[in-house]
Amino acid sequence: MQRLTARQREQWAVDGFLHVEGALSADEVAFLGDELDRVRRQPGYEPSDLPRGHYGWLPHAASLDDHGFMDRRDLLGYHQAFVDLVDRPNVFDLIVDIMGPYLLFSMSQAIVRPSNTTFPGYTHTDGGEALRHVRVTETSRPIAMKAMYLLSDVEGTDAGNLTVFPGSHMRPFPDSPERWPNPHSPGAAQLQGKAGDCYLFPHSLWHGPAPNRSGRARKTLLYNYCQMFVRCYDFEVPPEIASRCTPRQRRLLGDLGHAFRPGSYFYAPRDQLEVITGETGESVLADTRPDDLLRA
Ligand SMILES: O=C(O)CCC(=O)C(=O)O
Repeated sequence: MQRLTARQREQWAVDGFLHVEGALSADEVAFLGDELDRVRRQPGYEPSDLPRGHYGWLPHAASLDDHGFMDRRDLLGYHQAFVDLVDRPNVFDLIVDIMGPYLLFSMSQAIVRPSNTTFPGYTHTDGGEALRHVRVTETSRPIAMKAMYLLSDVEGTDAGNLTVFPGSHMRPFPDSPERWPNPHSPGAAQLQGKAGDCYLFPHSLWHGPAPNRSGRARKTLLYNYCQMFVRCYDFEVPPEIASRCTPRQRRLLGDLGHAFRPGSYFYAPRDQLEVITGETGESVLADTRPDDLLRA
């Protein structure tokens, strides 16, 4: 599998994000962009008036304008292309190098940020109050991370840019209401990129969307991954989708090869390395599993 270059490894460790250029081809960008236009007219999970940011099942996105706001969760059922993106090698290889092979796919999301004069942008950490206070070291694997694919160019600033605070995944950050960071606070970096590029960043990095005054909508796909013990959130995998997945995709979607039972996800299945990386060899912990010791 592809590995991070020394420069990428350093940037991940110090800044807490990577910019992968040209992760998707122009054809894929066009296809996935058209898919989002189709998806917004279909029923699905969208922001609703449920409490604390929960998504409700709605008949379509809030706007039926292709350039209007959309925030759709749980994409895999809409097209096989969304399934295939789960372990697209040129990005997934890097994710495995960063997270290690004991990982799950945890969430999919499509966000369209329209150009307007009203949205001020915001910043946050993913994983909410919990991960905000779990700060890893430079060499630690993250607990959870995200791949954000651009489906439209982002040029200049205040163009709906993903805004990050480099290094904020490793240090306390002001999060009182009065000092809450915004996309124009000192230290904010509004990232630019081309359609097809992908940003990788851990949930504990402070980040968020800048306002979009660019005159055109910004389209993105977000794919999240977590360590196995964390478990997936935000989606269920209907058998119809599972039946179309490769063994690796099924494993990433939480299929361990047997029903969930106490002990599941504690140690990985014996074939985890082979399923995820294609390399033969058992989980490094296989020889010291309590069940093996108890049986000995
Ligand atoms: O840029 C966006 O629209 C939202 C990105 C973000 O903040 C996130 O993925 O958590």
